[in-house]
Amino acid sequence: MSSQQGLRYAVGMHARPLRRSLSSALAGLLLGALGVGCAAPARSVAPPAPLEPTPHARQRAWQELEYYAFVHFSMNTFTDLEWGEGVESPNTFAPSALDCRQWARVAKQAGMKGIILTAKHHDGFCLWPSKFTTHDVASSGWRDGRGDVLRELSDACREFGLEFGVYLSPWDRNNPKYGDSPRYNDDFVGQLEEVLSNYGEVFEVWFDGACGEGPNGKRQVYDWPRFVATVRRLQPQAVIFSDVGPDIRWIGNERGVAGETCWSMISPEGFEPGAGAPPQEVLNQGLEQGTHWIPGECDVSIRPGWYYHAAQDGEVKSLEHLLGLWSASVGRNANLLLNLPVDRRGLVHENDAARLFELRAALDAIYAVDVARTARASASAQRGGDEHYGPARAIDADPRTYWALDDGATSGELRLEFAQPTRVDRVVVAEAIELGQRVRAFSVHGVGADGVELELARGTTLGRKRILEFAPREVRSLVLRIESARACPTVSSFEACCAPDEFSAVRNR
Ligand code: FUL
Repeated sequence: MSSQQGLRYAVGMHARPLRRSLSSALAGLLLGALGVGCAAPARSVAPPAPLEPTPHARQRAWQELEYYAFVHFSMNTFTDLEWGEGVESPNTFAPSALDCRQWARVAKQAGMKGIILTAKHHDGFCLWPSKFTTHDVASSGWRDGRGDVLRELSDACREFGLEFGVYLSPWDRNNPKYGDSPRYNDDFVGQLEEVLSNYGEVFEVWFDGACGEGPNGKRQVYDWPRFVATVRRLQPQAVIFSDVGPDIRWIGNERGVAGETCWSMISPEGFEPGAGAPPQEVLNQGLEQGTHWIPGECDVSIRPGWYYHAAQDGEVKSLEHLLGLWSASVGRNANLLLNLPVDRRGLVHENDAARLFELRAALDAIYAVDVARTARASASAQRGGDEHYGPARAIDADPRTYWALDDGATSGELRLEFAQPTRVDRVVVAEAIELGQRVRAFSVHGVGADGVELELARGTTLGRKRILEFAPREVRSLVLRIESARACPTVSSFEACCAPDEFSAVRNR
């Protein structure tokens, strides 16, 4: 909806094993930034001071996930609708072969890091037995009223080493108290408590900001501060998604496309999810002067609809489309939340699974070889002349280290020399974002065998990861030119790759 603008919010947290590794990765990043890397000798020059706002640990861990699944599966799956009215009989929910382990197996094999399920959509039907309603699985004939999709999915996610997240729509077209603000908010908080207390760790809570009129004609006023406090109390590691955070923001469209300029900052004061959200362009691009670190998440469905419709079995997005989405989300400083409309059997459809595996294989092949690793790196300058901030730090595959310039320097050049002409069609560049997002203009140049330098790409923001694609070229050297930055730039990674020929059709789109 562009009526859908505004209509969101999400909360979540990480399954134990992964979170532990994310935490230690994070600790490493922070130590690296502070100049206390275990192996590295002491630095003679202090690192750049953090440029606030900077990411919270839970946001930093979330950004490392990059790619995870949304699953829209509920009453609408059986009514062939996108928005139910809340008047459906619970018996309409009747999956014939529900298997959450199949969802998890597919997601894992596709390289996704977690699954966020529509625990309750706008029709109010709950996929878990809820004390606050009779519009739920316990009132249906599915598994004789003893079924619990949240239980099955959270167990499957743990088994497969995936994060588990929940979408909970505050808009509830079934609850008769809806519109009677404090009474309904009590029920919603009660449902949040059920979902966040009984299924282990949750990595993300997804709050949809949709706010329709109640059956009594009254407008529901959501108690967002109370909703957020409930999540923080029960799942402090979970990131909370909505149009305006507080941890992650909607990217402003449901096409899965972040702005070419994409700051991790916005200024949320005075805004709220739903109709009161900032303009979509601001959500899409962020704000260079934004007061809060609230990075973007790109949500998009692999089919036209969020829910399963048999008529859309032939409309699964093409590999080419999905590869483009990868570059426009993960490659533009955002995460990709790709929706899988689970079908009436209760399974990820074969067509969707096949496409996900094609995407995985293509991404693995395209990014398999980082030719920068074997190049010789040099730079226009390095911070305090100190090797710890030298150009080699950008190609050492260690996210804790980075090339940096002196305070006050806001432009500079990083150069890679190859032993022989090397074919490239993209670069992947990252800033040390724990020190804040800094770069506001850059360009990439290639020097061919003839010694002629050509501009290959140009952009504005970098952030956690920026992918720039261009027509394939044989180059002897590659140059990253930072043209403008909010403070001295940091570059933690500069990679260069070339898609194999089998993806050339895709590459030449
Ligand atoms: C929107 C909802 O109205 C859609 O039905 C869907 O859940 C999408 C992800 O968010 O706001």
